[in-house]
Amino acid sequence: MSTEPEKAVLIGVINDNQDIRLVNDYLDELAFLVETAGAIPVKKFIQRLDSPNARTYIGSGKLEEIHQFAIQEKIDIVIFDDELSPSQMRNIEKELEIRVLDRTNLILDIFAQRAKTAYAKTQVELAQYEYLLPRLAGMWTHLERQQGGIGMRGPGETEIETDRRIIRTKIALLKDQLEKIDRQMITQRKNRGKLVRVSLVGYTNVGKSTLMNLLSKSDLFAENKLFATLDATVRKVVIGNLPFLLSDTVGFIRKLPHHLVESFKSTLDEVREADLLLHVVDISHPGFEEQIGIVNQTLQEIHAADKPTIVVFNKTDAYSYIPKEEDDLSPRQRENLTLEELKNSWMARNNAPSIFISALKKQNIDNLRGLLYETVKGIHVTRYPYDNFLY
Ligand SMILES: Nc1nc2c(ncn2[C@@H]2O[C@H](COP(=O)(O)OP(=O)(O)OP(=O)(O)O)[C@@H](O)[C@H]2O)c(=O)[nH]1
Ligand SMILES: [Mg+2]
Repeated sequence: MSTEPEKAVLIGVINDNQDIRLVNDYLDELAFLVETAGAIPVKKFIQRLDSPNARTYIGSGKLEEIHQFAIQEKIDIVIFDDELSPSQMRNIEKELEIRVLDRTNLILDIFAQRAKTAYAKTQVELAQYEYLLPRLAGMWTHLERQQGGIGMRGPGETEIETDRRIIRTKIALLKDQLEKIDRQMITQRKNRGKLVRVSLVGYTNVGKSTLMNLLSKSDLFAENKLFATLDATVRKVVIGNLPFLLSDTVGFIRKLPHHLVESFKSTLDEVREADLLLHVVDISHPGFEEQIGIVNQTLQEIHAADKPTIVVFNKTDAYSYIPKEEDDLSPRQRENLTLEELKNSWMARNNAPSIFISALKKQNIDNLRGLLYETVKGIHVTRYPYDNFLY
């Protein structure tokens, strides 16, 4: 095999009520995921369908078009923006004669590449096996050979059954390992004393780690790729004379695979046990409002919604808008608002405290520090009314 990056085509489906722009944004995000995984997104295919085809997800005409394109352009993989059923994946693979991935596959793959600590690796591995388990049928796997299958297979059992059993055993083992690490981490967290705990949350690539580095003067890995951060990192931060704990953790994304959320539950404990959330938003992203919705929904899934939250609008330096002509009387859209107008409309509609900053250009950071100081102090004094030695 050559070391050239693989060439990928991306496939999205929209129904009649969906905006083509929206699907384009989704596929842009998928393309970003593909780049993060190390492949080259070559072309996007979009098909309008009332409901996905049960057998091949997209229609046969479209499939043939993609097949031809893939042959001509020597495409290595096709990637669907949705999770495919095991049989759909098989059928499509048969028609296209190249590797087929769905969005979940891709995200799992990126997580696997990016996991550095044993803990993150174990969590990803668990998610991968959970994804694999219902997809074994029809896959010619030979796990039992690696395990020295003698005696493992009962009379009459199929190979798949054996593989399933091995995977179930593996899953149980991984869960066991995670539980052990969890117990250590719970003890560690208990030893942290009574400092107020603040958690950075947000969509992936919004600037959480950059902000963490700025506030805690640490040096965490931040880059313009998705899921730069997988582990939870906790730092002690002091503002004025007030110490508190700040944690940075894995970012969220649209359609985050269910198994990943499940297996990252312990990493997300940091968020669940926080006293205050800093919800970081990339205001320069055209889809930032939808991203806010997805983060809130994920917070609900991990039972961390309803916490005191400050919305931190980041990347104000990169915000751009399309000014409207004086004589253009069509209604102004969100993309026509100046940053000031956007601030005002946001604050008129929402009552959660919010602040607009640029972590990269270090703009408005003193105000953020001030807001953090007041909020953390407020939490501390309600919790320990007689303890004022900190101030
Ligand atoms: N223009 C601009 N870019 C920023 C700002 N803050 C962060 N970035 C960039 O955004 C990219 C992502 O930053 P990270 O800090 O890694 O984002 P994250 O939210 O931790 O991302 P994940 O860990 O991948 O979820 C990097 O290329 C940063 O340099 C900002 O205020 N303005
Ligand atoms: Mg990060």
